Order: sequence, then C-alpha cells, then structure tokens
Amino acid sequence: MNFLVVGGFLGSGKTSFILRLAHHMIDDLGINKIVILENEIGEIGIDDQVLRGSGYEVKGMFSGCVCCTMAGELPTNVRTIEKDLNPDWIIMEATGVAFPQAIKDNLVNALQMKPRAVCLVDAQRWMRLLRPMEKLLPFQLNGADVVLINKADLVDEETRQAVKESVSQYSRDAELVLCSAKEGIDIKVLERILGMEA
Ligand SMILES: Nc1nc2c(ncn2[C@@H]2O[C@H](COP(=O)(O)OP(=O)(O)OP(=O)(O)O)[C@@H](O)[C@H]2O)c(=O)[nH]1
Ligand SMILES: [Mg+2]
Repeated sequence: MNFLVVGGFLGSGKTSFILRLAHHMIDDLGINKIVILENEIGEIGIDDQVLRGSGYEVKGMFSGCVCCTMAGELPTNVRTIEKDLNPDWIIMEATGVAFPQAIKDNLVNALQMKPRAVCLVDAQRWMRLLRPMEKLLPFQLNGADVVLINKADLVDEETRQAVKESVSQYSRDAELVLCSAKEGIDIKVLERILGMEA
C-alpha cells in the first residue's frame, strides 16, 4: 500500500490538486482503489464532488493536527484502512499547519511504509506570507519530494520566477514545479509525485 502526504498552506490548492491527481490515477494509470483522507477545514468538500462511487473512498478523520496531536492515531487509522479496504494508495490532505516530514517519519517508524510527500504553496500569496511565516516555512516544506508552486495562472512570469527562486531558499532538496491545479497539471509531474516516473 502506497501513501502520499499532501501538505501546504491554507487555501494553497491541496484539495483541487488531489481531485486532479485522483482522476489521473483512475483514468490513465488504472489505479482505482484510492482512499483520500481529508482535513476537515477545507473550502472545497472533496466527497461532495466527483468521488462517490468511482473507486474512491473519502474519509474525514482528523479533527486535530495529524503531525502532532493526532500522531498516535495515524498508524492505527492506516492499519484499519488497510484491513478494511486494502487500497493501492492512501492520499492524505494534511492541514495547512502540518509538517510533512513528521508525518512521513511517523509512517516509516510505525509501519515501515515508504510514504511520498508533495507540498503546495500559493504563488500569489507567497511573497506576502514570507515575512510572517518565515520560521515555519522550512518545516512546512521539509520532507516534500516535490513542491508545487500552485496558482501560477494568477501571477505574471516575473513573479513566477521570483517565487520559485524564493521557495528554493527554503526547500533545497525538493523538485520545484510551477503549476495550476485549476488549469491542469502535467501528467509527468503527477507521476513524479507518485514516484512512478519511468
Ligand atoms: N486560480 C486558481 N485558483 C486555484 C488554484 N488551485 C486552487 N484554486 C482555488 O483556491 C481555493 C482554495 O483551493 P483548495 O483546493 O480548497 O485549497 P486547500 O489547500 O485544499 O484549502 P484548505 O483545505 O482550506 O487549506 C479554491 O477557491 C480553488 O478553486 C489554481 O491553480 N489557480
Ligand atoms: Mg482542502
């Protein structure tokens, strides 16, 4: 069973991204047993959309932060999901303040899994958030295999490059990709996020 943590700031596009990704997995990659774990504070309710009855299970289970207060419950919940549903993938939308590396470590240590992580940032708000969030940023980005600089459709080319340069200061290991979850995300990028690139 594979696991993907989707981290990133409040309103950065996590749910929109998951919808795109899940469609691609089902339509193009033939992966059809996917469980999506949702944070409960989202603007877009994922289970109200396309998901019901098409191979997805959506569960909202975390009323606290899954990397700290709920950390003990994550492995237990994952085991239960494996037993009851045995999906190919679990995709977990973390809350906007979660630390992906802590979630990954938890799954590695408790369940010997090899989780993947993607983190989204909002290209339009990055520069504004930089100052107030500076201490938190490295933790929020740490552990991501890919950082998606989302909402690229809302900013000009100069801003895109400036944000990319700035994000790279906080996330040295991850691959950085500009994208728009609204307009569509390159399938190759989605496959790299899943660790499925050829
Ligand atoms: N223009 C534009 N809007 C986007 C994009 N991605 C998401 N949005 C919009 O941004 C808002 C927040 O998107 P969500 O997908 O709910 O973001 P989220 O990170 O899941 O939000 P929370 O769960 O509340 O933290 C919604 O109104 C989306 O339609 C994008 O690439 N471009
Ligand atoms: Mg959301």
